This record gives sequence, C-alpha cells and structure tokens, in this order.
Amino acid sequence: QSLESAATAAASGANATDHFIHDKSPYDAVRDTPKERVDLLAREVLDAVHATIRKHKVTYDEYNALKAWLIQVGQDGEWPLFLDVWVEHVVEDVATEHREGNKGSIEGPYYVPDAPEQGATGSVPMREGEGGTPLTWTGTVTSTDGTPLDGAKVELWHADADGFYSQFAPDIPEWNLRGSFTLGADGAFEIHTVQPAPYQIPTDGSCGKLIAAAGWHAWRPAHLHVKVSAPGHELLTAQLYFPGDEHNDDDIASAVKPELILDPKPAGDEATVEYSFVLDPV
Ligand code: MBD
Ligand code: FE
Repeated sequence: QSLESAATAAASGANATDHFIHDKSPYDAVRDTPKERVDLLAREVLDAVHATIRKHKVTYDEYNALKAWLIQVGQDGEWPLFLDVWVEHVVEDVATEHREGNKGSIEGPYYVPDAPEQGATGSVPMREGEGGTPLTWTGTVTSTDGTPLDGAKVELWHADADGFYSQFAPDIPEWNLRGSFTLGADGAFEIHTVQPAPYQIPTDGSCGKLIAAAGWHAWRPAHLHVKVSAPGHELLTAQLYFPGDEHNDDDIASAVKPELILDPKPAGDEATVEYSFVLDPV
C-alpha cells in the first residue's frame, strides 16, 4: 500500500480505502451476496430514496448537489469514513443483538490486522514522550460461563493525543499505538498505553462538507478500539470511552453504549482502569 503523506481528509481517506481493499473486500462472503438479498435490499433502499424525494419535493438543484457530493466522496476516498460514521452502528447492533457477553461497537475505518505481539503483559508501541496520560489497563477475557480463555487475543488501536492514527496520517511510526496481546491460561492481561484525546473526523473533505452544510459537528468522544478473539468464540469488536467526555452523548458516529464507558482511577500523573471482556461461544 502507498501511504499518502499529508494530514488531509483526501490523504487519510485514500489510505482508509487502500486498507479496506487490501484487508477486507476480497473474501467470498462479501463477493457472493445472494441475488435474492441484493434484489430485496437494493429495491427497499431505492424505495426509501424515492419516498423521500416525493415527500420533500426534492428539486433538480438538490439532486445535482447530491450527485456532485457523491462523486466527491469517491474522489476523496471517503466512502469508508462516511459508511463507518453514519451506517455501521446499525449493522453492528443487528449483528450482536443475540449476545450474552459484551455487545461491542463499530470497527471504524482505521483498524489494521496483525499489530505487533506484546504478550499478556506489555505496552503498545509508542514514541518517546508520547502525549496523553499514561494508562494501565487490567482485565480478563472469559467465556459466558466464566471460564478464562487460554489463547485469547486482545488487539488495541487508538489515535494519538493530536487525534491521528498511525498508518493513516503522516510521520508516525508504522505501529504506533497499535498492539496485540495474547493471553495465557488465566485469561488475564495488563496493557500499558496513553489516554487518547477527543477526536474530530477530518473536516476538509466531503464528509466535512456534509457536516458543515447540515450544521452538524464532527466530534467523537475519546476512545480506545479493541478486537477480542478466542478459539471457539465470536469475535468481539468494541470501543471503550472515558467518563465525563462531552461527546459521549452526541458522538457523530453514534457508537457509544453505557456499558462501554470505563471507570479509570487517577494515580498521580497516571491512571489505572479495570475492564474485562466476556465472549459468546460460537
Ligand atoms: C474514528 O476514529 C472512528 O473510530 C470512527 C468510527 C470514524 C472515524 C474516525
Ligand atoms: Fe477511532
């Protein structure tokens, strides 16, 4: 993949599009959606568009504004950002509504598989003097019956104190603030990282244009992204949030759930937090 090298929406969008094409789109279940489902879903989405046009008497100027904007979303590479911010949360709710264990939250556009392994106790890779309050996070991964999950893996990724993700913004070491933690028989982990800052999605591209044109805001609360996996169990994708963040109640991506808000304890210039995961058997 080429890493576009400017901190612009178009550059991070191009990187997110490249990552999606490389990491996600080739698998069979994505390629081979049954004809009956495509027919049903495409027709119902188009019916909803047509009904909206009739209800609000959409004009040719508005139709052409939409067309120009959709073209720009593609040119900016912002389809992953647009879909993950405004659509994914409902897909995620539907996919996990049956779970007894953790319910989870959206993946978003900035996951990269195969982050460097740190063992059950360790730190995510970070720069000397990395910004943000140091955070020590302890917890366990168990099955719904309480059994600790030997060989479970916690993958953690998050933005830095300036709101940038490694591999999507320039001049950050490749795996900065991205790590994998594989657990032993006790299912326990201790992860060292830094507390991220509230995050604004890129405002200088097509998603920003929609936000400005509609009078919305671009903020997400500060968040840690995780994927938690274990043999014989459903993959959990989640995000964890911090209490008191003013955007916990109006996340632009609608991805906050009360069960996902941490309860960190200050300890001098640092903080500790306990949060554990329960996975559903397949
Ligand atoms: C993010 O960091 C994110 O988590 C989501 C869902 C969308 C945009 C940026
Ligand atoms: Fe994020």
